[in-house]
Amino acid sequence: MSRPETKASSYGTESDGPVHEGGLSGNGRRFAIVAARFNDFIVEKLIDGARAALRRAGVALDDIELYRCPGAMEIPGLARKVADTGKFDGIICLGAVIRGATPHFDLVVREAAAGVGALTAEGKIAVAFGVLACENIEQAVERAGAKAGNRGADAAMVAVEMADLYANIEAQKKADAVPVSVVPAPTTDLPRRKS
Ligand code: INI
Repeated sequence: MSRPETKASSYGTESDGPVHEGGLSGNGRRFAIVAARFNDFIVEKLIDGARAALRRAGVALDDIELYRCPGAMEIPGLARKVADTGKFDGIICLGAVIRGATPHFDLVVREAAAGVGALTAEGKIAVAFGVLACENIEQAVERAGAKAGNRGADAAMVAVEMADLYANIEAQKKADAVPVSVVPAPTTDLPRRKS
């Protein structure tokens, strides 16, 4: 059985033994952005941030596809449909839920997070959750490219890293698979019974 490479972790030394973590290149990989239209003046900034981060990570323009849905509540269902196409290595879920404008803020946030979380936990495809849950518009603006960075870009890099890690794990699994040798069935040389 081949063994994973032993390398230094970002947090330790070689004595930690094998460390498995994804790299930050998305070269040759395909990503879907699943984004809500609600609060689009914020979400469009998250999409821009995610696209720019993916491009910086080496993802080709044609390998980034955008799927839109009405609100954050619809993100889990759409993300699941997109995952089921089998076309992508990663999905970046983007939306903005703002408490001031949302009487059912908690419900929308909870359902979006739980639904995307369930898809993430299946471990079949890299999924990143970039849905903002903010008290007010100012907070949302801050997280959409102003002083608190861009959560769309952050989510894109999570998807790139996890897609790489999943691909590495799959490659290792294939390398470790013991080829099944075909054992010939024993020949029966027993004398035929005379009838
Ligand atoms: N959807 C959002 O993405 N953000 C919000 O802030 C929001 N508000 O304010 O309610 C919102 N609601 C819509 C919701 O996501 C669904 O689209 C709707 O309930 C229909 O299913």
